[in-house]
Amino acid sequence: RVKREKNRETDQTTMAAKPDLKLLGMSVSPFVIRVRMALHMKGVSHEYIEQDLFNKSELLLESSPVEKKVPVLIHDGKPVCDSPAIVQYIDEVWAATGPPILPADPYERAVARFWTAYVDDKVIIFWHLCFVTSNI
Ligand SMILES: N[C@@H](CCC(=O)N[C@@H](CS)C(=O)NCC(=O)O)C(=O)O
Repeated sequence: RVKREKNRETDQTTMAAKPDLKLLGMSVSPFVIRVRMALHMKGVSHEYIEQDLFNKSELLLESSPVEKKVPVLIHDGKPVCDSPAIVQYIDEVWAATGPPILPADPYERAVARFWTAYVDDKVIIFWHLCFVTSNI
């Protein structure tokens, strides 16, 4: 009986450790890749749901009502939008799991945020030119 009790405890621990987590994404999106890297770094298991951006799902439309864009992370039914905000959320919720994503030092955090914004503004445009505009 002790063993059965112990097994039940382990099952409950496992269930508690496995979050209700869905990621709505599109495989070649750099913003989605950013979030997938963060989840991978933290080793957080999740369900990945590929989206067709030419035929947006009800789930995407209701989870991202303002921009209707991927990625969206849905944690316990609550959606979080915008990849930098999602990465920060992952870092904070799973602070005790895996390595930290953002540096602890406020100055270093500011530098990391600068580069995130820089990549979004200046580099992603080339991705857009390759995959969206030129039909490659
Ligand atoms: N600032 C957003 C940008 C997200 C974004 O632009 N996602 C694109 C895919 S790469 C999208 O969903 N586009 C659909 C649309 O514009 O309708 C983020 O960092 O998550």
